[in-house]
Amino acid sequence: MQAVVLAAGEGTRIRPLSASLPKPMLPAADRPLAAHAADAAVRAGADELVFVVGYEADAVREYFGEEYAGIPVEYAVQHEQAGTADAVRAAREHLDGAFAVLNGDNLYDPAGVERLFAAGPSVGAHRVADPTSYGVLSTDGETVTDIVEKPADPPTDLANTGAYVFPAEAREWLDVPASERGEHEITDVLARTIAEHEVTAVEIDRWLDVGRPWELLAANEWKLGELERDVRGSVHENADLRGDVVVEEGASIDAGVVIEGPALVRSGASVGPNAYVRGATLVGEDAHVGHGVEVKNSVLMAGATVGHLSYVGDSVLGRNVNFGAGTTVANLRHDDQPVKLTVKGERVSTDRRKFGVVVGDEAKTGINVALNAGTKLSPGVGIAPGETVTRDR
Ligand code: TTP
Repeated sequence: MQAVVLAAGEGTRIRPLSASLPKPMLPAADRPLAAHAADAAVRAGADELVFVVGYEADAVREYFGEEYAGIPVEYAVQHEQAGTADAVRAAREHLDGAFAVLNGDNLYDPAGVERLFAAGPSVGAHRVADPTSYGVLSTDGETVTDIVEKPADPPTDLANTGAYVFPAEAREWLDVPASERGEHEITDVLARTIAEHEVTAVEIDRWLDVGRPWELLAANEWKLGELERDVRGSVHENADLRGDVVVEEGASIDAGVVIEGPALVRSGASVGPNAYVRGATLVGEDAHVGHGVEVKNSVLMAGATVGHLSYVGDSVLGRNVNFGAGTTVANLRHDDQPVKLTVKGERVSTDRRKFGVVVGDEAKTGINVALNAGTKLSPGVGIAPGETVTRDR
């Protein structure tokens, strides 16, 4: 079966991290989000991957190439983000037979995706405490009878995960009219499929929709938590690696370093001397964590450098970010309330007691910069020495 992976979105809510990478290409542990979705599809038996690309499409093409995990890869271009049905419609000429659809920015538990593929036509459902902000499935036994968007009075607690197996005819049902919000929605294609076929609701036990920056931290925590200790890079005899720590070939860990798993130090990265890396942390390719630096529960993307005497907690640092000596991140509010972040102009709770900062690619801080919890720095911005940053810059 072919698996269509939707990866055309920009990810406006995860800005500034999506400034030069589409959201599905942001890293969770050792690979981009979209690769976790693709891996789940391959494990479930997909024999071809079709990526729908648009925003920053080259990043997707470069990563997946023409063959991935032993199966062929095709690309379909969606020129305008006109909705998820429109995205699949862009892939129509590639489709031949029953096909699966997965969101490229969602993490799905792979066993669930296996069951989904085996049960098609099917839709992946995840039980949530408050279904009112999701598409919610009505069922009769395991058969789906209806789907309603964001219902005030949800019929079940089964949220639509955006993972589907459609029958071959659905290829002809993709031209749905625009919804109230002006998008052509795949859920309208699902509604037609429910009307004409028996569609099975398949429970996906673990699922994460990555929309906002803190959800990327959650994705990283999930996928780092699945890694097992594996040390291939060079590690000084006085370094102490505790638990599930992965040090890739070509990474180096210097004297006096303590790393607590789950943690991943990618190829070309260097840590130390005398640094403390706590779980769950990703130190990306060619990133550097230097002397006297503590990093905790953070994503340092490729080339990010935190060189001297700094603290980084519960934060996401984009590619080639450079923190000057003594840069300190606050990740806890004095009133102990959840940290808030501005998402598309609105202050939104991260629902996290601890959350630090989100830093766009190539941003730099001078020495002794203090960054307040819940602040964002734009790509390329420079913060002068000694500044205290309490608002997004
Ligand atoms: P969303 O997360 O709803 O949209 P987005 O990725 O653009 O993010 P934001 O809302 O922050 O701007 O998209 C869900 C999935 O569908 C995601 O994998 C991107 C994909 N998608 C497309 O490929 N084409 C589209 O037209 C839309 C709306 C989404």
